[in-house]
Amino acid sequence: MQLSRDKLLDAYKRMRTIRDFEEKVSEEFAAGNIPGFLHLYAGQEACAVGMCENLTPDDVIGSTHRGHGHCIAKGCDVEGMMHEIFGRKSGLCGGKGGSMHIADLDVGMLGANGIVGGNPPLAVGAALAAKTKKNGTVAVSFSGDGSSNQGTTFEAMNLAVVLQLPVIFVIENNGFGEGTAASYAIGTNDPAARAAGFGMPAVTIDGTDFFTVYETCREFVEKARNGEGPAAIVMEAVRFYGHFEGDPQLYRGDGELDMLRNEKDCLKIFRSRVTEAKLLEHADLDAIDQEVADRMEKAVTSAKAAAFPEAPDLQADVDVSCL
Ligand SMILES: Cc1ncc(C[n+]2csc(CCOP(=O)(O)OP(=O)(O)O)c2C)c(N)n1
Repeated sequence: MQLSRDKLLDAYKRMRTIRDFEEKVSEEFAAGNIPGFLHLYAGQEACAVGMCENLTPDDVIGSTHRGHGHCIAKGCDVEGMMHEIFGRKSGLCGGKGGSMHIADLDVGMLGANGIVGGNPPLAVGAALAAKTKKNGTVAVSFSGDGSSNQGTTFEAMNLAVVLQLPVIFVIENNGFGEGTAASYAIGTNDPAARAAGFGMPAVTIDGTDFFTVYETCREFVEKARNGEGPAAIVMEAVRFYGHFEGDPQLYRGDGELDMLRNEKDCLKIFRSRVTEAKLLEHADLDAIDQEVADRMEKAVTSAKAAAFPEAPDLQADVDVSCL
């Protein structure tokens, strides 16, 4: 299917926004300006954006510890995210969540999640709510290859099949769970076959190509929306930064990262595909690069100038009903 010019520009802008966001926070973290822990998503942009371009604002997603890209792809306010990561009161979660706990229910972002395998059951719960209310929405669970080994994922997949829920399990296989190779840690080395074992359609695709991701997700999202039940999509992806910021990545081969950045960069692949097919001009994409770079500069400047939460804020948004 031919995507409209506006859709192509929007997809590129979202992917570029994720990349620049991650590069900015990496710099700021290295300079000691960001508290806590960061897991960067750069390299995997086509996975989040290729899926979320198929979703409506009422559809929901659940994410992982590597969640910035999913948040941006689903429509979270980027400035609010930057303030959140800087721990400011004006952040999306009042500065109390930080990188691993960004959530915004208004745009269907159920939350990043520090628990590996934590979000598949949440997405299944959301899909059960959607089916019960018959509201036609779909839930998407984003996981990593490591998360795909968790028992919570298996239980979630089984229940989704038994109840025929409108949920899609996306497994972004970036080759590693922390520093352990997926080829070692996944017994079958085939997470799609394992998902298929639960009784749902499951495919493995190239997660560096936006168009492949978009088309595959479109098919399964439509089916889920039409009551045809769950599916799993394994996206072969690459991550450009370490598992966490500060990871020396000693488990990588010599020159591996340079090769990945040269040959498997989903932004470069997108640019070649759309310019060679004369769908967009280089100038269109360059203009977006500039606009996004300016926006990131401003987001960082405003985050640094914003106020931190104060002591009384500690008691806001806390459920004390069980005390
Ligand atoms: C239940 C649980 N076990 C272990 C961890 C520690 N941990 C954090 S990230 C991670 C690796 C996750 O790998 P993967 O699911 O492939 O995601 P990726 O980091 O590659 O995006 C681990 C083991 C955790 N946060 N939660």
